[in-house]
Amino acid sequence: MTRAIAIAAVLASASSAQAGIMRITEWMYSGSTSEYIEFCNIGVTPTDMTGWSYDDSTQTPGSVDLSLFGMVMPGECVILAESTAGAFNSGWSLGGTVKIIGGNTENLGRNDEINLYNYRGDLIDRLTYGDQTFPGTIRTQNFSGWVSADGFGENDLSDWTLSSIGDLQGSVMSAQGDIGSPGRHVPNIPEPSSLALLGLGAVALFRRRR
Ligand SMILES: [Ca+2]
Ligand SMILES: [Ca+2]
Ligand SMILES: [Ca+2]
Repeated sequence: MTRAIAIAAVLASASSAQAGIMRITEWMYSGSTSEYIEFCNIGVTPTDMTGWSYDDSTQTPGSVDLSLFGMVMPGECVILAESTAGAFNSGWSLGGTVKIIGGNTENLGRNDEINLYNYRGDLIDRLTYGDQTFPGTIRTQNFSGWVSADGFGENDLSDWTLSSIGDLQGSVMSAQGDIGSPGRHVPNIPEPSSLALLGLGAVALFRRRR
């Protein structure tokens, strides 16, 4: 690689690290409160979601309008739910602090797909899942799944963990008995296999350092 190209590559990676980056960070395909999907801005600048959209396995940009999320700040997480926004907010005791779009009609099944599109209809993130389609992977019924840092935007189910109360995402139980962490995401959790290698002591150290 020539020096000029090397510098250009470094600049390109630096600028992409600066942009707002929306990712699928949690999902529950079936819940007593509601099925839901969480999208978080893991970048360092705001993302304007005006004109953005969601679809399930039919993969059609524009299917479900996400414009109501508006400007999403770095670190902010937003929710698309099947229930009304009000029912979701009260079921999870969110106190009105999380942007929720309710009434999603492109619903998630046990084996399905989550697609996030920007205002141009470009695919921004995708998660194809299903414990029957992909045996041995998590089934997010009444327990959501969350992605570790290694898995952002990779569509790789090995980077996803089933939620449990008090886990690394600080998951809680909804009023209706579902377990998850809708509306917030701890972004820098290594994937499950590296956590297992590190052992619990290292996890405790990791949490203290945060
Ligand atoms: Ca579906
Ligand atoms: Ca469902
Ligand atoms: Ca979450």
